[in-house]
Amino acid sequence: MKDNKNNDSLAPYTLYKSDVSYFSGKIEAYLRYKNIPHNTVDMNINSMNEVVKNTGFKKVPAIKTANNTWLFDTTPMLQWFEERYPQNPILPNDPALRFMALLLEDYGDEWLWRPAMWWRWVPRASRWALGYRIGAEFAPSLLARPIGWFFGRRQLKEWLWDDGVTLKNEADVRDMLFREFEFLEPLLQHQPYLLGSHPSAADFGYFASLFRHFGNDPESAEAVRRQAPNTYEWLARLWNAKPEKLPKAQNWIWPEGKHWDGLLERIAKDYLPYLQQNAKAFSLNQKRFNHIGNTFVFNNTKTTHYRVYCREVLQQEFNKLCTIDQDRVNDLFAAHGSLAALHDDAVIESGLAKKFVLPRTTQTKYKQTLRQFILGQPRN
Ligand SMILES: N[C@@H](CCC(=O)N[C@@H](CS)C(=O)NCC(=O)O)C(=O)O
Repeated sequence: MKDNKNNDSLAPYTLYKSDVSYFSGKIEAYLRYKNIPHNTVDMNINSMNEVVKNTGFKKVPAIKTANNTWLFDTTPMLQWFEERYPQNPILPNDPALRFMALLLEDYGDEWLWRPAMWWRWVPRASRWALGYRIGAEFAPSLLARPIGWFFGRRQLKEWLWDDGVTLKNEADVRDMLFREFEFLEPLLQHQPYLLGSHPSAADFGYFASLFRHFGNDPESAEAVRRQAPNTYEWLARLWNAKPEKLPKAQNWIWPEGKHWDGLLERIAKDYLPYLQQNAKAFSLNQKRFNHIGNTFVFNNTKTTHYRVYCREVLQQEFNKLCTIDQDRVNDLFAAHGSLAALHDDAVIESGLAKKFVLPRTTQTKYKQTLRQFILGQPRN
């Protein structure tokens, strides 16, 4: 355990990131908040090649430690850093609340990805601006446009039109952002962070989509500014959060009350059923499945291996709780649909856990596949 940054033999860390990347925003905000010494390297052809060679994933963010080992995937990274930098924890001591923080982080990470794709890639102003921006990270100006065009098309196909989104349900996917405002606005009017006085894993999970996508992309940023000013303020607050500026004692607040109702219901009736159906499809070797939830039907959506792992981790976390804490979480969800979908079909193992044991000390260098080289790597 390393509390004092001067004692951390793995510091300074080098963060490979892009300033328009969902998960880069999440981890960078965390490193800034915890005063973890780090430098940054922007995404480009060379840096992405270095990342894929060392992590096996052609994705940002990735972190290189001072002894050339690597960290990948923001969820295990947060937990790994929490062990080394235990001051000002982002996971509450109360085990039930800790579980809720992890559940909210995961919901923010994974369930808000689809509307983030809609808002970035469907409105033309966003598609053109972000396509060019991303294209320019990889190539000089002449090629930036065609690369950006291609990337936008790939994202639309991968995450929307070939993944269960149709002309009939796309307005509801778009409106997922507004459903979050209904939760965030009244909450953040009364408290600085989602679970109380200090940033928690829940804040960093929500920050991914809200900072680098919704709060950044031309069309959605204006929607955030006009319809969700408290959320807009929270984005800057979290980006510039420092323990020194906050009260010494952390005051966590249990997530109940009417602001929370809609969100708890979405988790119980949409997100957890999605995770369960995805894991079931994985166990049956099905590449696609029909998601049927309370709000959406996504026909023929892709089975995502990584999200089997997400569910497995949440199940393990829940099973670690003592009965009293499990009951507290169950009581919280009782009026909103229950946590049944978290437990249905028991634990379905993803087999991915070993990939996320950090740091990745293996000397193996991964070879980039031709497909990764041409198409990038949309899914984990
Ligand atoms: N689960 C990973 C997700 C990382 C991820 O999806 N990164 C995206 C950018 S936000 C990426 O690099 N995508 C590469 C591509 O789409 O080709 C994490 O938490 O770090």
